[in-house]
Amino acid sequence: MIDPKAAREDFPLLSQKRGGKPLVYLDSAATSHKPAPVIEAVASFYREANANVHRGLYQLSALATELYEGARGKVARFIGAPPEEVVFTHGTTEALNLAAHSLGEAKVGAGDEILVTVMEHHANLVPWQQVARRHRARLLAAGITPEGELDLDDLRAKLSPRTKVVALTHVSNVLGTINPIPEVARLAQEVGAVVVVDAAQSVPHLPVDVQELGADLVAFSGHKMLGPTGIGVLWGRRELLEELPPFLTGGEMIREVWLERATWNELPYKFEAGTPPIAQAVGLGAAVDYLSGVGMAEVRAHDRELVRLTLEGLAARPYVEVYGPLDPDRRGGVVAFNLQGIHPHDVATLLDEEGIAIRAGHHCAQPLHRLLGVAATCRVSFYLYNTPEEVELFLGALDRVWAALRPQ
Ligand code: 7TS
Repeated sequence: MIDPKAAREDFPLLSQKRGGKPLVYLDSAATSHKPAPVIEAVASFYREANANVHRGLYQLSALATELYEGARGKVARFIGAPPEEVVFTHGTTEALNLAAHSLGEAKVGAGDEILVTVMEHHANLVPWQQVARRHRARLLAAGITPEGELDLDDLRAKLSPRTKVVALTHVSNVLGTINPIPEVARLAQEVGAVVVVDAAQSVPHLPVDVQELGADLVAFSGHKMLGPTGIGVLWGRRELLEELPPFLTGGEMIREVWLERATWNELPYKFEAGTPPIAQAVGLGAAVDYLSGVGMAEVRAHDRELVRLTLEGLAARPYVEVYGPLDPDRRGGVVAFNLQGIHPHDVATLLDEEGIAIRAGHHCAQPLHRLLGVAATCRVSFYLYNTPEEVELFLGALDRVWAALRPQ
């Protein structure tokens, strides 16, 4: 069992007071805070090991390279993959753009289809719109059930031999829904489609083994899993990565260059053009060490318990509408909701006055919000440093917001 009060000691920012009130940070789905070992790993890299990687023949560069590649090894072990299948990017968004660009080039032609879902973050939707436009393919979207779960019948009905790519989120950043990726992967692979998973909200919060997931490409960000910003990962099956053309081109990713052409480096460097985010990768390695030390099953159990308390508290307030599945077993660490007749921005602003940080807006999922019939929602999201007392503080504050703003 995680003791969040003890865990908080590791997170310097969380002892901050806001207007004399302790900070209640309920926005880890946007970005997580960083524990001291991560901050120290980044700082000590710059203090003691800073150099560019894979180029210098001097000792400092060898040390930087060792630390950078060491971080890759840690991330690879964390998700159950060999290191050469782990491509460092600058974040989920870049990883998904890489996947879309390179799959588009290699696999998508006129009349082909790409299948996404209506619950995608824009990062896993807009790149596919661009690919569809560029290669004159059709973009389809599987719907959701009234409970806010993926409609598997609709997904099945929209799969066909023309489907080249199925791209979907593992955990919705709004509904919280955990999608059944192994089942979707099986269905997609039956029609020969490549499966791309947006794991931005799952790798930080659930035990994820890419072999068990059964997908072909998996993207996630360091900053949502206690690591620095500016670092992300695209994991891919080796044979697929070998087959795909590069996304960004330039230094590092080449083997030989002539004036009129070039050949590509081996995996994973073929996909890492230019100077990579080195200190950030080292920081991510430290974050992975920290999460492994806690145990991802423990992280999951802790999130689940806070989500259970939140759902229970919100259900007891008739003025609240909750979006997504009501069973905490079927969702990750986020809960989106609205107060009847009150704009989410007003809710977030009043909560902020009490030192409670939540997010309000469309959470980069406008098509989903349109489907839900709202322009915006409030969202709380949790991590290992949040406590049941914070959930209680939030619920109590919500009653005060309602009392202050309720429509007459
Ligand atoms: N996919 C999902 C499911 C996400 O939740 C996010 C970020 C991204 C992709 C993009 O990740 P990035 O690191 O490249 O920005 N989601 C959120 C959020 O829910 N609130 O702020 C950022």
